[in-house]
Amino acid sequence: MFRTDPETPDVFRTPVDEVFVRSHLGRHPQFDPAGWTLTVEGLVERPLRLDFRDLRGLPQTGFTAVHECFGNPRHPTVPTRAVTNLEWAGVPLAEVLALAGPRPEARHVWLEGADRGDFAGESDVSYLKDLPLEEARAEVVLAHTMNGEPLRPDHGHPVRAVAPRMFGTNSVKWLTRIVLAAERPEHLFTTRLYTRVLPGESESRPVREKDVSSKLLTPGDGRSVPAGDCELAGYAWSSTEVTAVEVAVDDADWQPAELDRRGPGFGWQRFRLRHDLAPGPHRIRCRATDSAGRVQPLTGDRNAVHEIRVTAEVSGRPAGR
Ligand SMILES: Nc1nc2c(c(=O)[nH]1)N[C@H]1C(S)=C(S)[C@@H](COP(=O)(O)O)O[C@H]1N2
Ligand SMILES: [Mo]
Repeated sequence: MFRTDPETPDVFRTPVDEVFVRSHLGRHPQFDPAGWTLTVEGLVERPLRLDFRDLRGLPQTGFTAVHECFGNPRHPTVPTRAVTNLEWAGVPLAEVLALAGPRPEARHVWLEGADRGDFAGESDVSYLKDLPLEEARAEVVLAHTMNGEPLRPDHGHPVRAVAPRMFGTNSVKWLTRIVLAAERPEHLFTTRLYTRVLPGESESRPVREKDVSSKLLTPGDGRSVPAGDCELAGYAWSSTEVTAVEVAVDDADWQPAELDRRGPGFGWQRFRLRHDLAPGPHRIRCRATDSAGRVQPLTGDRNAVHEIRVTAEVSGRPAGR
């Protein structure tokens, strides 16, 4: 069910063919858009059932956002670096909530997909996530396109939630049910898995906001490059804007890289540094800081500093041989 990650291509917008697929419950549901409906129930004035045409008739929005898998929820500190940057379009959840009218006691939005199956010792479970009502209302979009094309079956066709500041686990695919509730749901994917204790904290919290992170993409890991002037580049992202990226070659000091500003949405930011690479093998690392002052740790957590190995060669021959 957890496929091997494709290598992240070094482009601003990740092609759909390169996007990882993470589905916990095995076979995904198949929907003909004409047969899909979304119910909105629980603490609402007007319970709803919308079909795909109803959804297309509501105001639409779009944005770019980083789509990042948190990794295996049973190993919350192991980095996977399964990350992409995508353009989404769909209907703000706020539009659907305005139609349903949440009652004043409603505090949480539950989002449920149509897939069911077995995971982590539980059988016939659904994929259910929840978010605080105000956060969900402010940012969640019910997306029907990825990079301008209808969602593919693996990615939640015809409609999925997208929570653009949060880890991919919150972006429920094959969305068919929204429940407004006073409480969080006790469930495999809400309170048992996808929880973690952040460094410096003692209480465990749900996996939501993305961590500050960065990935070196040029030159690719394990590559040979000509010795001399070389561009070291990649992307950095967080739940807020990234304000600095530093690069270190071997044991030399961290050097500030040039960094693009974050665009209007939630996309990742390009960083680059030119460096004179001496012939021979090198270890290159990158480290990002965000506007909340968070810095990537050197080791020990899922967003630990990314490191690649390259060999600088003189006139096409490996150095030192
Ligand atoms: N219904 C449903 N939604 C889901 C999942 C799932 O298994 N079922 N996996 C989640 C996880 S952990 C991630 S990382 C993203 C992956 O989205 P993608 O497969 O479109 O890349 O979907 C999330 N939404
Ligand atoms: Mo994930």
